[in-house]
Amino acid sequence: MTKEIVDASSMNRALMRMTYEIVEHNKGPQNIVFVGIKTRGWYLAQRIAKNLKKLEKVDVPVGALDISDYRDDLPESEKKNMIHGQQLKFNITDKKVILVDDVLFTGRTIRAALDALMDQGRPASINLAILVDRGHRELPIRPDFIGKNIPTSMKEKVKVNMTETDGHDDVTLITD
Ligand code: 3GP
Ligand code: 5GP
Ligand code: MG
Repeated sequence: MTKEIVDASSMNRALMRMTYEIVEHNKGPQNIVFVGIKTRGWYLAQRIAKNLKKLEKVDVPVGALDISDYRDDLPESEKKNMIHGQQLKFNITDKKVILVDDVLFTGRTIRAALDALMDQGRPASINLAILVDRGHRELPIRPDFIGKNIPTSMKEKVKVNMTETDGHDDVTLITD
């Protein structure tokens, strides 16, 4: 069964609120860079950067991170076929990095993303922005900016749809 739990306007409002929270927390947009985890985290990072441009009239760099190489739960044979963790096109040293992803579950993806980021420089800070926190953390990782808290059972799946890849915006909960 598929049930829509966040519609397009709620999703956009949540992203706008997160943008305000990010600027407020950082006392302005100075030195902020966004790093989105592929695929949907990267699109979300671009949306937040667009909101920030509207609010503060500044262009903030947005990079994409592919953390396949850094995950601890994939067999080596599978990793070989994946795109290698690429270098961001800007330097993150001394920057306030906002790491963006669509769904936070066990926290293993974020742990891997932190490794990938640390390999690329020494940021002033790293904060985590997540559209959907579905619970079930296995590591001491928590989001700083949250779109929606959606408590799930282990069996349920959250599907984040974004116009860029899915043709429309919403979040659905899939239960079999
Ligand atoms: P992405 O949009 O971040 O690339 O439904 C598509 C999205 O959800 C993809 O992420 C896909 O990798 C991710 N996804 C859905 N269920 C799971 C899951 O249980 N584990 C992981 N690691 N990814 C999932
Ligand atoms: P974690 O590493 O925290 O277990 O999982 C987070 C990553 O896996 C995110 O990048 C997210 O895309 C994906 N993921 C895990 N569970 C789900 C889920 O239920 N729905 C979606 N869309 N993605 C998930
Ligand atoms: Mg993701």
